[in-house]
Amino acid sequence: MPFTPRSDQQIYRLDYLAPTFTIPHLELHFSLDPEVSRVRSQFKVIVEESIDLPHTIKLHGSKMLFDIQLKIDGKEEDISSLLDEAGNLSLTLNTREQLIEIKNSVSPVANSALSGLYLSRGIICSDCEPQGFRNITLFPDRPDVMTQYRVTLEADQCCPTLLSNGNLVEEGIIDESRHYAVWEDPYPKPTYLFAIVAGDLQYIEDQHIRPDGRPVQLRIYASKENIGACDFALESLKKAMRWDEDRFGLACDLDFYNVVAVDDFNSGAMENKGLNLFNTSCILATKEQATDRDFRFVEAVIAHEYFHNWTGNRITCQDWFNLSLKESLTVFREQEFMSEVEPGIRRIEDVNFLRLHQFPEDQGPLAHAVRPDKLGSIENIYTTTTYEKGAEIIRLYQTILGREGFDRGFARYIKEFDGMAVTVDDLYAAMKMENPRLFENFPLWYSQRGTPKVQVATEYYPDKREMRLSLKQFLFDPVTNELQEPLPIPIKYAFFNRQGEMLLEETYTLTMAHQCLIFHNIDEVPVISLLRDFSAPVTVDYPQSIDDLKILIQYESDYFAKWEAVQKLVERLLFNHSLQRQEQIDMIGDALAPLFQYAYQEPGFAALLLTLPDNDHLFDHLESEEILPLYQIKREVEVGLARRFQEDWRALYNRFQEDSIAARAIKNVALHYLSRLPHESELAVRQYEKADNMTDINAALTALLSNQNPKAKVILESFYHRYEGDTLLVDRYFSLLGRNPNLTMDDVAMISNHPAFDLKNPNRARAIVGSIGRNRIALARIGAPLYRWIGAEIVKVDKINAVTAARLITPFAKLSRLPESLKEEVRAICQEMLNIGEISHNLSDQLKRILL
Ligand code: 0A1
Ligand code: ZN
Repeated sequence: MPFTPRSDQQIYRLDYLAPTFTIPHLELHFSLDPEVSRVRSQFKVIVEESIDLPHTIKLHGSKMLFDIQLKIDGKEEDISSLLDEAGNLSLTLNTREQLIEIKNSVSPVANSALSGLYLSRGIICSDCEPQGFRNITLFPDRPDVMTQYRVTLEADQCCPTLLSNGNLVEEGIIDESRHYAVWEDPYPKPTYLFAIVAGDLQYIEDQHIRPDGRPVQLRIYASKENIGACDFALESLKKAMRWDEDRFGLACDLDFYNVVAVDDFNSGAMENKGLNLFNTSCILATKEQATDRDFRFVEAVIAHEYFHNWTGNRITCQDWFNLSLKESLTVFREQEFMSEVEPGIRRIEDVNFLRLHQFPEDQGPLAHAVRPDKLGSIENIYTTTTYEKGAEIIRLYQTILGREGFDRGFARYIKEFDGMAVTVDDLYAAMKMENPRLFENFPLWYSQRGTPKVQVATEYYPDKREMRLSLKQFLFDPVTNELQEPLPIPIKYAFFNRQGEMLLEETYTLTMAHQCLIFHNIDEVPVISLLRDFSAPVTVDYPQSIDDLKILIQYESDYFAKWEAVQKLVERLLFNHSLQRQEQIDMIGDALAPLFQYAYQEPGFAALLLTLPDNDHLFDHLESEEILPLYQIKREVEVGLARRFQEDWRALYNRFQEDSIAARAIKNVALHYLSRLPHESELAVRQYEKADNMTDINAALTALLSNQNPKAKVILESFYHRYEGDTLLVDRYFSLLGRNPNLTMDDVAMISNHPAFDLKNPNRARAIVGSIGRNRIALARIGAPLYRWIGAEIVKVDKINAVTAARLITPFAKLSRLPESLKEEVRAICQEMLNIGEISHNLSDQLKRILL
């Protein structure tokens, strides 16, 4: 069978074997109860003609199944001898077609891993990606086995809503207490897309009319408390459906499209066929509860799950090594959708996210290829590499082939592989069929891990009026340090003269380790803007003068390149230790000065331009002991900029009081700077008190905490008491506490003893442990005690929910950057975690890679 673990507990991509059988139909019956739910399944296995009989196949199961009974062709079998340690069943088939009947029980209330069938605040629901179906019943739980489902749900009448994938074909009353519903999904699907929900839910609804005039009924279900916050999500869904028709000619293939919001969910949301499940954190949005960024996030996740219907559900992955096939295409489609409005700003946000999260991952011990060859745990590749770097690779196709070539390749992919389970090679093949000139080495982007570096050097020959650009690429494996093969890297660039006029703009695709470009008729040394629009997921090493950067800040028309010039300039000056503080302030101030007027024309973009580089970005270049001094320098520079531009910040703050996203963005940047000045400390307090939206409240609280305003803690407590009953806002309260740069171990003790402290709900665990783990300033200041606390909490989470625990490990992945003595202590903490006998496979896989 495929994926049999070898002794090193790893699974290997090339061990893949295609299924030797088909299961066209599956009849599932659930008698639902939170304590013990009974499952009955019935299906025919048809062994392929080419396979000799008798033939043994594997039905995946798990320790969560009990009271199991098995019948083959109506004959009761003794199950005990057929089950392995993990709970999988080896089934020997003597004839080509056999009828399998299985009965088993599961306990939703006991399922704290939230994979399979579980209970979330009284709602019985399921989550099956990637391998949760085996926690429900015995079946080939692999994405390349596709089956048509007919599902009967039977539950108490206090659970009036009964949902599964597809169409409701029958419903009725069984007796005084029980009722039932039957759902049929016409589309064959793999197990990971199966879903059921049973609970006391309310819904809002609307419809979408497809290009051929047929309607799709859209519903969002949520608890009574949450249903009032789902309207924005419903609007977003309609927008996404229309966009996919317009941009890719893809219409919805379902007559009913249901979405359900639940409080306890491992990921953000799940694209189950016709029955998406959403973490409430990714769907609820009212301006009182959600920030502008949250609204954008909800719109993006709603679109993402919908787009999966084609890129994921109709065409799925052959195996989990190819997870990025569906995720990268879907993230790319989501990004394109979100970029319909303000494309430049969205691109900057996407790149910033990639560089803050994926770049460090790709350069540390948890780095993996977008399509890895070997895996310790499948759940551990749900990473920014699989998602966001994968999406950049799809964008590379588009940049290299042009929009038309890309669209043709994508349409070919849909046409060739609809209804199949395929790989990233198949996507490449479709692109190549339509675009024969596509580089042969393009697939290396999928197999080589690490962030490529492009080193650029220039030479100008005034006598020949010639400019030479030397481009070298390097890609070192982040774990073995070996130099890997050159990749196709498209570099968009432009030349400007010193008056800011653009002289040329082009795209050149680097394919070899070293290439040289020669430009003729160049009258003076031009200012070069490289990697415009972030045309490839690489770092560029090009020593550019401060004067050149200032020209780009003022005259670049490419949003990303303009923003990048600010980032680089500030970074260069912050790291320049030969400058006095006041010199740093003056030079950064001089570069930012022209942007204040611009803020009145494009406030949303100016808000990004006027924000100094993210701490995490700056810290990423640093050893741990350099973090606090740099943090101090950045603060002092911000104080200096606040002082120098005090009038301008004030003017912006007063001018942009209106109710719009861009206005709030620039106003809150002004608040950020002004709050650095002691005599402006009341501004954030006043904003907090009079704000009618969460964006302004959040900005005010962040400013109060980061400047150690004496009222900060009292106000934060008032925030907690005001929103005590709102789960997501209590999560926000914990995140604010955890992100506080001034966090102390006393605060940590307070958090640990807080009545709302809870590690069972993944959102709460992430809000508490995740936000403290990302607090690089507190980690640098407190050191080992904080690492020890995080480690201990991760182990507690691991006992409850291994998938969530393994994702909280990132602070430990920066081990190599710690000062020697701390490194030893933190290593010891990791080792202790690993030595705990009961630790999950997910967590131990991460820890082993970190300790390697
Ligand atoms: N496929 C979903 C998200 C998801 C992430 C992780 C999972 O298990 C470890 C399961 C699902 C999406 O991309 O939206
Ligand atoms: Zn996805």
